[in-house]
Amino acid sequence: MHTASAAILEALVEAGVEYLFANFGSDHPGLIEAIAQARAANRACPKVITAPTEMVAMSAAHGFAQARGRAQAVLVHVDCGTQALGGAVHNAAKGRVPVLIIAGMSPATQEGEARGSRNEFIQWIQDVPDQRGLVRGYVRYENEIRLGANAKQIVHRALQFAHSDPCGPVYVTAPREVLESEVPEVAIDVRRWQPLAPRALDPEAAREIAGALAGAEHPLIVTSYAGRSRAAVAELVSLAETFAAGVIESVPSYVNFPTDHAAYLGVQWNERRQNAALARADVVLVLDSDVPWIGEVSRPRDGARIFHVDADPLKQQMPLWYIGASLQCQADVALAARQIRAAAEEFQGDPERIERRLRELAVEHAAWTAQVGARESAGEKLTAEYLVACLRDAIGEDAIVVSESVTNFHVVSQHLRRTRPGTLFSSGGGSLGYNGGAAVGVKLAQPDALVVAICGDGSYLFSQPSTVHWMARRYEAPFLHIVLNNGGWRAPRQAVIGVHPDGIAATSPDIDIHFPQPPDYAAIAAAAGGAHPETVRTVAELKPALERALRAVRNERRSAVIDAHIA
Ligand SMILES: Cc1ncc(C[n+]2csc(CCOP(=O)(O)OP(=O)(O)O)c2C)c(N)n1
Ligand SMILES: [Mg+2]
Repeated sequence: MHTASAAILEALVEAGVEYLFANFGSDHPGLIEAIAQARAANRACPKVITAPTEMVAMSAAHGFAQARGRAQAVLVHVDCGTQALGGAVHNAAKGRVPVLIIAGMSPATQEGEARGSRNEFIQWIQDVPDQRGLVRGYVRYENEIRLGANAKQIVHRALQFAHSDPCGPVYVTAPREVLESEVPEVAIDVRRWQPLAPRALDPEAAREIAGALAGAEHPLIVTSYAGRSRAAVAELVSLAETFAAGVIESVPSYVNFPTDHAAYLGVQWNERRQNAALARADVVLVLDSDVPWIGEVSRPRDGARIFHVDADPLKQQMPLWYIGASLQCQADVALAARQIRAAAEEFQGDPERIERRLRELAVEHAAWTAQVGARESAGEKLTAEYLVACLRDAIGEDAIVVSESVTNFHVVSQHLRRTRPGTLFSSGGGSLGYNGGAAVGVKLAQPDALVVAICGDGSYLFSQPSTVHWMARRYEAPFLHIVLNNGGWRAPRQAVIGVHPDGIAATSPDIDIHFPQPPDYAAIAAAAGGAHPETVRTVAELKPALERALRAVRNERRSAVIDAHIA
C-alpha cells in the first residue's frame, strides 16, 4: 500500500534530503511504517537520526545546512514537539538557514472513520487551535497537507521556499489520518521544483555603485553572511582588489573574507569602540548584513555614501531596521559583486591611485594582525585569546568550527583567523543552545573534517549536552567541544553595565548570573556519550589537554570536551 507517509519519504529522497532528524510520537505510525517498509523493500529513504530532544535535532539540521547548503528534514510530535524546537526555529529563521520541519497533528476523527482515528487519551489533549501559528512568525512557508494525494507537491513547494533567498525554515503538518491515507503514485520531475534562480542587480544600480567605489578615497565593504556562499567569498576578494576597498566583518556568521588578505581590516561584534575603518570610509558598501554597525557605539562618518545589497535588504522579519543607505538592492551577492566589477571598466580609475590604496590597506592590515597577535601571548592566567590561538594552531586551517562564544564571540573570530570559506559558523540567531547540535550536524555533512564547537559555559548547558553527546556517539559524529568556563553568564553583567553604569548592580558581586558549584561539564559528556573529558585551569595544562583531546577525536573517533576555566 502506498500511503501519504511513503509519498513524503519519496519526495525527501527526490529532493536529496539525506537525513531525517526525528523525535517520534503517536502522530507518526504512518511514517514509522513507511520507513520500515522502505527498508524491507530496499527502497531509498533518508537516514533516520533519532534525536532525544527537538532543539538538538533542529540545531543539527542547522549545522548541516550551513556546511552543505541543503535543507534536511526534522520530524517532530504535534504541537508539543513543535514547541520543544524552541529557539532553534528562531536561529534558523534569523540565520536564513534552510530546514524542513514536518509535524504530525492530532487525529481529526474519533469514531474510527479512517485509519489513524483517535485511540489514545493524549490525542484530545494535543488537539490545539492553531499549531502552525506556533512558528508562523519565523518560517518562510507553512502549510497543512489536507489530502495525501498531493503530499509530494507540498513537500517540494516547501523546499523551494526553504532554498530560495531569503532562505529559511519551513513547516509542514498533516493529521494522523492523512499520513495513513492511501494515495496514488505521483511522478515528480525535480528539475521543475528548483529554488528561484539567483537574482542579479539592476544594471543601473551596478553602475552607480561601481562609480561611487571608483571615485571614493576610502571605500569600505561591510559584510556578515556573504560567506554562506563560497563563490561570494572569491567574488568579494576580486571586488576588494578591483577598487582597493577595505573589508570589515560585522557580527559574522560565516567566513566572509580571508583574514590573511591585505584588504581585511578586522571584525567587530559588541566591542564598545568606534571602528576606525568605518569612521574613515567615504563610501560604504554593505553586503549581506543584518547589523553592519551599532550606531550608538560605532558608525560611518557623517556624509558617507552608503549602498546596501542583500539577499534580504528589507529585513522582512525585523520590525525596526534602517541604515541610511541611499540605494538598497535585493540581489545575490556573488552575482552582484561580479556585476559591479564589470561595471567598473567604464570608470577607468587611476591605476596609481589603486596601487597606493592597496599599499595603504596592506599597512593597516598588518597593524591589525600585529595587534591581534600581541594579545595571544601566554600570561599568568589562562585567557580566551591564548586558548583560541592555541586551538587555531592545533586544528589547522581546514577544521570546521562552530562558535557560540557570547562575550567571547569577537575573540574567537579574531584569533581563529580563518582563511577558508566554510570553516567557521555561528547560528546567526540569538537563541542560545545551537553549538552542540550544530557540531553534530556539521560532522554528518562533512564526515572527513575535524569539527570543533566552542561555546560559553552557559551556552554549553543551553545546548543540552547529554542529548548532543549521546547522538555524537550513536551516529559516529565525534567532535571537539570546548567550554569557555567563566563561571556563568557574563553577558547580562555587560548589559547591566551598558545601561546602568553607575547603578548598584554594576558592582554587586552577586547579581544571580554565576554558577557556584558548577557542573563537571566534561563529565556530563563522558556519561552521556563516552566523550574524553578534560578540565583545564592553567596555561601549562592547556596544550597537553588539547593534544589528548584531539587524539581522542581523530584516533579513537570519540568526542572530547575541554572544560577550560578562563580568566
Ligand atoms: C535561549 C536563550 N536564553 C537566554 C538568553 C539570554 N542570554 C544572552 S547571553 C546569556 C549568557 C550566556 O552565557 P555564556 O554562554 O556562559 O556566555 P558568557 O556571557 O559568559 O560569555 C544569556 C542567558 C539567550 N540569548 N537565549
Ligand atoms: Mg559564561
